[in-house]
Amino acid sequence: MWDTLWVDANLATMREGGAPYGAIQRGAVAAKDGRIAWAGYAADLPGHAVDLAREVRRCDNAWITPGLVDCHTHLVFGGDRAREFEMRLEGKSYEEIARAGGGIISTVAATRAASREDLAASAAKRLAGLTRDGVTTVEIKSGYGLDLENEIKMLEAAGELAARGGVRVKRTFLGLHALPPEFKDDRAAYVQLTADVMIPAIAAAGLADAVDAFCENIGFTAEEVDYVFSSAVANGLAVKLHAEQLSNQNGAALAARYKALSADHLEYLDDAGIHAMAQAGTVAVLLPGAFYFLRETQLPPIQKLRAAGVSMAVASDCNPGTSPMTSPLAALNMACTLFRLTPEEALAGMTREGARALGMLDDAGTLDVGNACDLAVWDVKSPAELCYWLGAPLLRERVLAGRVA
Ligand code: DI6
Ligand code: FE
Repeated sequence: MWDTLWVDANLATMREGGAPYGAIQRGAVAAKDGRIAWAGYAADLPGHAVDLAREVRRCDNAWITPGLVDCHTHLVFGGDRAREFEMRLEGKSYEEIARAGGGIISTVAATRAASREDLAASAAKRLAGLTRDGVTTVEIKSGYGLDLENEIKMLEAAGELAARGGVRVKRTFLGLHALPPEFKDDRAAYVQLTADVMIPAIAAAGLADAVDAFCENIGFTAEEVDYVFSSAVANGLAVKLHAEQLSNQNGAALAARYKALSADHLEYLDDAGIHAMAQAGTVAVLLPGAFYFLRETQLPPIQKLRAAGVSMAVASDCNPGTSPMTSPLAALNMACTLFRLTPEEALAGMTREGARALGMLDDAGTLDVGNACDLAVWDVKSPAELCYWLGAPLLRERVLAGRVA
């Protein structure tokens, strides 16, 4: 006997290789003990629905997808950057503002001043935007504390969101996000602190699954990232990288050398980086919200990534500076309109490929038996509608570990 069975539904299983979207029309999904126990054509069910499960949920021909996986966010932070938004509209660039001590560093000040409870409370509001769009797994980065105490505070706030239930959270330590003001005359000391003190402490406390860095002319050099990545690996953490967002720093190739889960942004990625990512199986995480918000004109090399067989994920990059966007479905729309992904690629990017980018493909991202039963049930007539509407309330029901959340 299954716990719950969803019927009168169409499934976008997002399995690779079969029909577009891995579609199964007139399908059914069953949950047992929080996992997918069955998924297929309703006609193949081994009996009458009511005899098979304790609860049968009829879906009026809705589409069911895997719960969305937003694999790159900076959801936890203090304050906001609306004033900086105004400055940019007056003609200042993101880099100019950062070099003048604004940008990320202004969020660091606000984050340091906030309590863990404040941070969890403000992040919970943004998280509500994500879950309203069907997100069941979210990655959350630190990187606005930039010292051990405040980085831990951020990671604990992210942990608190997970503890409240309703969403799975993967946490990433982003020590090399910006140089904190107290180290402005000693970069090497901050890089050392990150690699030799913060990573071992955070890994030992089980506060993060991965380490990320901002490899950029206003961030950190490939050499500095290399040093921090070796500590991550030595401490048993996965790595990923903000690479080639504003300029080409050969970050993606470095990430690939470490078998990184993902390299993210990638507007300035070159052929050597693409090749290295393809060889290493590193996922390209596309962040159209930041591209849009910065009014970037250099597109990530989508066609070349496709041709090289690099997996492409799509994420919101929700953050106060470059992507103050709490709608993953809006990111799907932007991935299609701005980056010319097909709706199927975009949706795969926020399900299967998002899960791959978090190293969770065994558990999430497709409607495969044995995966966690995390579902999004949508009032749409085709999966493409999820990428087509902008701001429409499409979610009918969200399911986490087999329970309607
Ligand atoms: N790249 C980004 O787009 C965000 N972080 C990063 O490394 C921006 C973060 C911010 O401006 O607060
Ligand atoms: Fe980011």
